[in-house]
Parts: sequence; structure tokens; C-alpha cells
Amino acid sequence: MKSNVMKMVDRRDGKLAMAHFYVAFIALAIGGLAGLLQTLVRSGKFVLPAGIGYYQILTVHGVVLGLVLTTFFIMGFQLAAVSKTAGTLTKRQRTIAWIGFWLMTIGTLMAATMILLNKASVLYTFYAPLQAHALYYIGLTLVIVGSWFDGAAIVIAYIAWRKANPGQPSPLLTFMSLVNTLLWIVATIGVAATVLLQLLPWSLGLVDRVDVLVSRTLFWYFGHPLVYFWLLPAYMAWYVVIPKVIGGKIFSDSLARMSFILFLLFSIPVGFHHQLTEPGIDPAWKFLQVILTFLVVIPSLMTAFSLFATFESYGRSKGAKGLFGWLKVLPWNDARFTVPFIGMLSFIPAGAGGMVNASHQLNQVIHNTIWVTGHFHLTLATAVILTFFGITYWLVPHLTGRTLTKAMNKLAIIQAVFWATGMTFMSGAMHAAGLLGAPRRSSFSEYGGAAQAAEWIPYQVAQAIGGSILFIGIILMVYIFINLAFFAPKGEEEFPVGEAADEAEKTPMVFENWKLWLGITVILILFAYTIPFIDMIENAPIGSKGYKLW
Ligand code: HAS
Ligand code: CU
Repeated sequence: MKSNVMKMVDRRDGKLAMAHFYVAFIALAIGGLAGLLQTLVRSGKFVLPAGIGYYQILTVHGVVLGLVLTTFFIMGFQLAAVSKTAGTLTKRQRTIAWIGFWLMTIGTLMAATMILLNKASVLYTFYAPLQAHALYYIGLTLVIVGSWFDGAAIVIAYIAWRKANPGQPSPLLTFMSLVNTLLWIVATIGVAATVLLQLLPWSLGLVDRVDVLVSRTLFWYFGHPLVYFWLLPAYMAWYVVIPKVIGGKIFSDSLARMSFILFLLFSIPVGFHHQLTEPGIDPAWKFLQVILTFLVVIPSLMTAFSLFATFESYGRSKGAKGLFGWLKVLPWNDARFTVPFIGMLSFIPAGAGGMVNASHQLNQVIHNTIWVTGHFHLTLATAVILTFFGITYWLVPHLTGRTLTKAMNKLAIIQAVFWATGMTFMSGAMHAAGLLGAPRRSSFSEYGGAAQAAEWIPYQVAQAIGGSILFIGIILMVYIFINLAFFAPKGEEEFPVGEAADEAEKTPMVFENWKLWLGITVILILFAYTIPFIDMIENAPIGSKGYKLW
């Protein structure tokens, strides 16, 4: 596209998105350092200085990378995507989003302060009976409420677009941002409920105990869709941005929308696959939720299919022959493509591992072992995060009026090679050690942690080697981000938005029927959770004050 006809994201919306990215990349730097320290501690060759606890840095790592980096990056990206494809935000929409940004930032600072004071070393899952200072829970609540404001700006912008363009399907990136926002709002109700109704009153001393099973169930009602809230922005880039970057077409607009709707429907009623070993939930309901988990694999398989189709049709249009000839003609020296592509590759074993986890019998082998940590470092910390890095390379210069230079592009590819190498060592060793029974969340030395079996030690060392390589990757990434935000030469960088190959065929309007989709979402949630919840509450333990806990 010629730069003079290129529609840029409005500067004011750019500032809003960039504010989110500053917080995200500060989080990357802090959380990455904590991660390095953990692998060193686990190797048994390093002791944390100044009385800092292992669980304290593990909490920093999980909260700052899993919750803060992701939420800020995703909201910034989605706001930019909506501004680009549905038009500049109105003043009111932008103000709502800024309120969201500040609430999230204040909440983050509150929670971070409590973690640094060692008053909230409860990990990112904050399972009861681990208890944090009330300010930690209030901080997390502000992050969630803030994200609802960001989400509201997206919903309002979508409604306004639909009003102005009756009878037309919304722009694909706006549609996708909306689905992910709806998914997020429905999911966060669960975590807000456990924090506000159980953990906060308990931490303030208003109640003496809480029902642990109810709190874990509410957490995982949220925790599984949380991982798809992370994944879907990566899918936005895979479906819409990557085809444009390589010079090809989106395989099918309708297929992309369909897969996003399936994520909305099937992401939430599956939380029990994190609780398969928990007593107090009837196996029949666990079975149902495992089936629903396998249903939510389908939109990922559709995504893989669609990506292969995009790559192959582009390759054939360039004259590629044979089963894998298309691989040769892809633009390997373009970081905007190569970096997310490495993410896609890693998602193949990552997804296979997920299906292992979801299979009840196999889950007995890997549950609470470091295999699970290996799984989410391939999914979130490789497939998703490398895609977010790939987005950063064009979006940040686009928003700051700069360009990605040849030198930075090269460094970005080197960064991804470091990342992939470090993660292969670290995540590979985690999977292997997990199969040998090495527990997750354990420093082996503190707080009576499990004794270290000799056969795990080589894997712990491999994790530390991988962690150190990854830390170099983090330094490179932070360096590239600072360059693109403040120092790269002025210019215009493209915001790549692909076109569908099947544009002649009209996208059916049924995808925009929110009464239908949200209705089915709610029915599925009620189906999967109502009876188990009644069971839990009926059989709840009696608290010391003589009434039932919940
Ligand atoms: Fe998971 C635990 C099951 C996906 C993250 N998961 C976790 C935890 C996290 C996490 C953070 O059922 C730990 C939570 C904790 O702290 O306790 N997960 C699944 C399943 C999937 C899955 C079935 N997980 C993810 C994603 C995550 C994520 C995505 C983050 C972003 N997971 C589980 C289960 C547990 C679990 C259990 C609990 C374990 C326990 O006991 O505690 C599926 O959604 C995966 C489907 C994916 C695919 C892959 C499709 C491939 C694509 C790439 C195509 C590539 C191309 C390039 C085109 C089917 C789309 C090709 C080019 C060539 C040249 C070949
Ligand atoms: Cu899950």
C-alpha cells in the first residue's frame, strides 16, 4: 500500500495504546528478571540475597507477566485495532479507556507493592488458604475493573460502528476484539466474585474462613478463559495481519469469525480440567467439562487449517511446487512474519501437550508437576508472546510515527532465535522433569519444600541454562521496544490488515447476533456449573461461628 493512502491510527488513540505498552514492557523487564532468578534457585546453585523468598519472586513473575503484561498489551492492541478498522475513537470512548488505564495502573502498583513487601506471596493463582494482604486483592480488583472500562470503550465503539453501517458485518479486527472483550467480561465475573465475596472479607478479618473448593472453582471458571483471552489477540495477528505481511490473503473471513465465536461459547464451561484431581466435584461433571474442553480444541484446529491454507495458496501463487514448497517462498527475513511464525510452530507441540493435560487419566501423571509449567511456557510464553513481539515491531513504530529499520528487524529475528532456543531448553526440560515427577511451585529448599531427586537435577540445570538464554532475549526485546518507542527514525510504518480471499461471498450476519451467542454462552455455563455449585454449597464445611462457609 502506498504510504500516502495509508490510514494511520489517530495520534490520540496512539498515545492511549502506547500508555498500555509502556506498562507492559516495564512488566516484561521486571517479570523476566524474576524468572531468571527462579531457574537459578531451582538449579540449587544459587541462594536469593537479602532474605527475599522464592515464593515472593515466583509471585512477582506470575502476576507481572501472566496478568499485568498480558492485560495491558492486549487492551492496548485491541484499542489500536478498533481505532484502525472501525475508525478513530470518540472523545467519550477515549476518556473511558483512559479511566480504565489509570485504574489498572493504580491497581497494579498496589498489588506490586504488597508483593514486594512480602505480604502477598500467594502466586498468580492466589489459592486459599494462602492469604494475602487486603491491598493485594483490592489492587487486583482495580485491575479487573479498569479492564472493564477499556472493554466498555471497545463495546461502545463497536455499537457505534454497527449503527452507522446498518446491515454490514463489522470489520474483522473489530469483531475479533469485541469477541475477546466479551469473553473477558464474562470470565472475570468469576474471579471478581471469589475476590470480593470470599478472599477480601477473609483477609480483612470479617469472616474467619472461606470454602476453598468454591474459591478454586470460581478461580478456574475465570482461569481457563483467561488463557484464551491471551491467545485470541495472537490469533487476530495470525488470521488478519500475517496474510497481509506475506502478501497473501485471509483464507476465509467467515471461518475466522466462526472460530472466534466457538471460543466464546466453549472457553468458559471447562474450568474443571484444572480441578480433575480435586475431591468434592462429581466425576460426571468433570467428564462433561473434559468433553467441552475437547470441543474448544476445534477452533484451534480450524485456525491451523486456515493458516496452512493461506501459506499454501500464497506459495502456489508464487509458483511453489510440492507438499512443502510454499515454505521456501515465505518472507523469512521479515521479523513481522518470522517471529510470529516461530510462535505458530511452538503452538503445535504446545497444543498437543494441552490435550494430554485435558485427558483425565494422563492428567493424573502430570498434574502439579513441572510439566504444567512447561506447557504454559510453550503456549503463553512462546506462541502468544512471540506473536505479541511480532505485533510490537510494526505497531509501536506505527503509533509513534517511526519506522522499523533494517538493523532492528535483524535484531528482532535474533531475539526470536534466542527466545526459541532458551525456551526449547527450559520448556523441554520442564516437560521431561515433570514426567519424572518433579513438582511445580517448589524451591526444594525453603518452607520444607520437597527433597530434590537426583534424576531431576540435570533437568533443573537445563532449565537454568534455558532461563539464562531467555533473559538475554528479554534484554534484547526491551532494547528494541525502547528504540521503536523513542529513537527509531521518523517515518510511516504500515498497520497490516489483510483482505479475505473469499470477499465475493458475503459474510453471514448471524455472526453479529449477540443475543444468540451470549445466550448460548450463558446456557452452557449454567449447564456445566449449576449442579456442581449446588453440591459444593450444600456440602460446605461449617465454620467456627456455626454457619456454613461458601
Ligand atoms: Fe493449557 C494448564 C489444557 C491451551 C495456558 N494451560 C495451563 C496453565 C496455563 C495454560 C497457564 O486440560 C496452568 C494453569 C495453572 O497455573 O495451574 N490448554 C489445554 C488445552 C489447550 C490449552 C486442551 N493453555 C492453552 C493456551 C494457553 C494455556 C493457548 C495460554 C495461552 N492446560 C490444559 C489443562 C491444564 C492446562 C488440562 C491443567 C493441567 C493441570 O493438571 O494443572 C488447547 O486449547 C490447545 C489447542 C491447540 C492446538 C494447536 C493448534 C496449532 C496451531 C498452529 C498452527 C501452525 C502453523 C505453522 C500453521 C490444537 C493453531 C505450521 C508450519 C509448519 C512448517 C508445520
Ligand atoms: Cu485450561
